[in-house]
Amino acid sequence: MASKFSHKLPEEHLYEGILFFGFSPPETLDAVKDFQVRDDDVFIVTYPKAGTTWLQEIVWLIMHDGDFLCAAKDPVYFRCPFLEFKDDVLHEVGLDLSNTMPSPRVIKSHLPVKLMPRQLFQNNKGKILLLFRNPKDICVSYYHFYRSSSSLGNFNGTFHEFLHMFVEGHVDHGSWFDFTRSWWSKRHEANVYILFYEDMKRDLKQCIIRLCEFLNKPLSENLVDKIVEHSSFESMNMNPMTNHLDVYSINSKISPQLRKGIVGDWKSHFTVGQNEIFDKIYEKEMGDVNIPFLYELE
Ligand code: PPS
Repeated sequence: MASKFSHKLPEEHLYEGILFFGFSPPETLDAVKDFQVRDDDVFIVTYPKAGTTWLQEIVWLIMHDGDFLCAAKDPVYFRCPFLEFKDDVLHEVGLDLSNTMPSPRVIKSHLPVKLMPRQLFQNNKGKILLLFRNPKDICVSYYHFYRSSSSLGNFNGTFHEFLHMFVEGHVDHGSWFDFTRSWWSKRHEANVYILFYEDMKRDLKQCIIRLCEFLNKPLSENLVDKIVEHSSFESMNMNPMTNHLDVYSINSKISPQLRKGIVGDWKSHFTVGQNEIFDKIYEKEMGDVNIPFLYELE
């Protein structure tokens, strides 16, 4: 059946009913399910645009005892591989890189529960950090990323069109609602820890201290302070290892990976009508799943 949306992702395909771009081909998604998890692995699991890169940089530094020298030599996307991503230009960014990497590994994924490595939920192997962000800001961030990224087909439609694609799950990695419900149901698992982007914006130091406790990596206050400073939006934006200015598929002149980094940018994109429609769809999709998202900071 022809899609009602005219935008096409490069080599898009449906995998178990979820839309993916060509950089997550079916054979990669098959192989991810059989990925060999190590006990000391840390998975950063997010829906796209939830602040993944921010958490990757922080967690990599925590797990490597604040090795800023090493972090200054290797882009974050090589230090923390994107599990389900296969790129013939960059090579070795997903499964291959993860498989050959020494421990402790910090691995990024945007997959819903049902597509994750099976071993993660067998004997609670590895740790899972779930980072959530309010869906209105995610939608706005994703819209700009869809415009700037050739991997996503350089979307040139309106925000209104994108909003429809987003709420219907017609975007790479599928529905935010399905992803979020699937992971929220895992929140009580012993190896799962939840963070919110908005809390990181409010009090990053406190979030890092708690993260260190969960990861069993006690760091000195001095080191925590250094990580806080290193991972501010301004620092990461200036840092060639984190700002993605070198990524061939992202046209930063259209919109950079580190775009604004604020809470509440949705207010400058959503009309009152779009906001009402979104709220109704949210209520219908999420029902009694009660997640305390913050849509603005005081
Ligand atoms: S991706 O491509 O899905 O991995 O993108 P992701 O990294 O998840 O999300 C990109 C958004 O995260 C913001 N970001 C930050 N915010 C605050 N502080 C820091 N240090 C930081 N680093 C990245 C980035 O700006 C994107 O959000 P928007 O709203 O588009 O600015």
